[in-house]
Amino acid sequence: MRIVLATGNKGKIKEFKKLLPNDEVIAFSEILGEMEIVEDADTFKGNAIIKAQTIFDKLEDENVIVISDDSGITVPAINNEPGIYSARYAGEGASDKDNLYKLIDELNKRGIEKTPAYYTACIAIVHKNETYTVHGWMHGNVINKTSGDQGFGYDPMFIPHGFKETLGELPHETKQAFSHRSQALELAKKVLKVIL
Ligand code: ITT
Repeated sequence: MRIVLATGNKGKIKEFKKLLPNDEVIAFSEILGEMEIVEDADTFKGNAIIKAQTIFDKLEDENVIVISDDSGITVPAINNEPGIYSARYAGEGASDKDNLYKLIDELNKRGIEKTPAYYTACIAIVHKNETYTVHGWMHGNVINKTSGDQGFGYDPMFIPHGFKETLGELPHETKQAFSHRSQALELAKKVLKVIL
């Protein structure tokens, strides 16, 4: 099937393409060009719906399948930061690296070397103007330094449960096997089976 991804994040696009090898997966920008979507909801679910619905409305084709992903990392020891603000933790327009080092700084300020953290992904599907949402989580620890350059975002400082290495060091197949995004996408595939 043909799926339009309502994301501009290159790391997510790469992962979705790998996770859906039998489908035609297109980033919205290939059809509509670059576009800024204001994500002003206060939950992952709210922001995922805003992104998918915005792209669905622009495409003006009710048969299209639009999928969005709103995700982030939550660290309970620092008041659940950055959570839904993961993409702009170091400020508006911050890069993945800026956000990564901001989280490391926040751990260092508090003298934390390692502490539990989890990733959340909410995937929204819009098809025939109906909206469906599913979630996935990945638990582990964040550390106050980076290691490896696989993945994207906060991956170089995140050690998933059951491993000694960060997602920056582990092969991408390992992350794909159980990541928040993979788990949410498994549920999204079940929804698609029912609605299509
Ligand atoms: P779109 O809204 O265009 O999808 P975005 O990067 O702004 O792109 P989000 O608002 O969902 O996306 O923010 C997600 C941030 O959370 C992202 O920028 C990463 O820093 C982080 N993140 C999410 N999933 C991640 C993953 O699998 N590995 C590392 N970091 C991740």
